[in-house]
Amino acid sequence: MAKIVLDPLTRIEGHLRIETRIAGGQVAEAWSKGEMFRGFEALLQGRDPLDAPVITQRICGVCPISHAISSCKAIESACGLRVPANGLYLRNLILGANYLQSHILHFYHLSALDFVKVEALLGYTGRDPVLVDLKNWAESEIRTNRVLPVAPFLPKLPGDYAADPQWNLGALANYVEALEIRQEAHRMAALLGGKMPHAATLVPGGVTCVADAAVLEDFRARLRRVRRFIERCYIPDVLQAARLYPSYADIGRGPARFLSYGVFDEGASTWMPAGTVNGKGHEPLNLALIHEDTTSGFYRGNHKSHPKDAAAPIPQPDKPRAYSWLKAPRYNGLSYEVGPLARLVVAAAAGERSISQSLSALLRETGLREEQLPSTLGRHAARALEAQLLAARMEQWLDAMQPGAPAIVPYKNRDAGSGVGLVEAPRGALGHWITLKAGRIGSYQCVVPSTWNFSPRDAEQNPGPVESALVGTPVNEAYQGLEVARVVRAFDPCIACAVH
Ligand code: NFE
Ligand code: MG
Repeated sequence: MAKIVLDPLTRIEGHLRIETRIAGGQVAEAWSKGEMFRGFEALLQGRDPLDAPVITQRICGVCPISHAISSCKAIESACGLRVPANGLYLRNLILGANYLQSHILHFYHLSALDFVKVEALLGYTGRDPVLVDLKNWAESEIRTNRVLPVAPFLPKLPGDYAADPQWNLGALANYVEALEIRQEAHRMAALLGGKMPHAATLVPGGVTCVADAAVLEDFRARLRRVRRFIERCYIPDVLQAARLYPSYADIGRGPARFLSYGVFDEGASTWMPAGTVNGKGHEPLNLALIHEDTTSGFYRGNHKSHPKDAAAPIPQPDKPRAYSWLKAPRYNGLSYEVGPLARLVVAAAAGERSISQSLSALLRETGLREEQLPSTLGRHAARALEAQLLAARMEQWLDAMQPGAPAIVPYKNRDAGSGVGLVEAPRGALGHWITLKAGRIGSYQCVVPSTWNFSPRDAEQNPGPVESALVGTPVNEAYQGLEVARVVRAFDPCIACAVH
């Protein structure tokens, strides 16, 4: 087998092609290719700044809240607005609800089927009504179509799925329950955001919703239901996946360099701190060290530009040697991993004690060593742990809300200026950079989490984080790329966001 190509890589958001060259039974080289152009940065030029949070939320239906907050913060920094504490807590609660929805979506509905043997249903003799329903459905599909049911469980790649019936059946039942739990998380975001996806209450200056005590208690009750699911299902399922697939603690390492912008504003600081980790402890974030490289992107010219100076990219689909619609973000010239694992590693390195203790406990429970955190299992475990810690923290933000206190300051535009809005989206570091010209948007740049993780090679031909994580992945020819898909999906790709 000379190469494995997964195109499209399914059960993700957006259009991703993964190409690998195989040598000696493992991946020797990999290419991550975003397959679609969108053009949000170009269409924002010349518009009223107030359009930006509305339009950029449409970059994605999975993480619209992060784009809205990033956009609002960029405008607030350009116009000198300070959001009151109540507004910050409301943003945390809406963003937190979106994180919980997104992490549960990622594990159960996008990734778990990489590890769960759906065929286990056919031998089911128990009485769980959800499983009985699924089994009857599977059997009727086999009677009528002579194959196991189709979407959402099949088709999928063949492979070494663990035979443990308790794991397979339990995870399938939780897959179904997770649909309802995600609905609950969406309701939480909609209670304070007006609607989901694409919230209506997030505007420059703060949050427009009136969150009285009844609304907040409704939110809290739903949060507790989601929290119970995380503790009762999500965490145990991830731990069991770690027991059943221990080799994935050593598969999918990546650059082992981590970056976080920090997130969840608590007034004086953010709960998750900003910074980078590159082998030698926590380092403060220096935004001047960020640039985007267009060498491998289907865009005119080979540029290395800081987002505050960059113009909207001009598509050039026939550009020689280009192979992706993603640009390549770099920090100090190097690729960095972003996302839940990066946030926890940066927080622990920054001395955030509750997070470092939880991370140590997670290592004990999964049996992973610290150096195995950058791995396929480490990424799933970090995402689950973050969901658990966040759900607990959200109760504190509910307690910190001051009923009746303002959540917004009046918006006043400026004719000229520039600003940046940094946030952490569920999938990692998200920044929007804006310049104002005659009161309109002069330029607008988004640098997005999946752009960091799925970036192509840069001018020095250094690969992006996922491209390097794939190198060394052992592959069995009969599995048609399942091992590759497991490594890639653990990063939680959203290529709709990544290209924008
Ligand atoms: Ni479309 Fe997104 C998140 C952002 S990912 S999901 O999380 O920003 O690149
Ligand atoms: Mg961009």
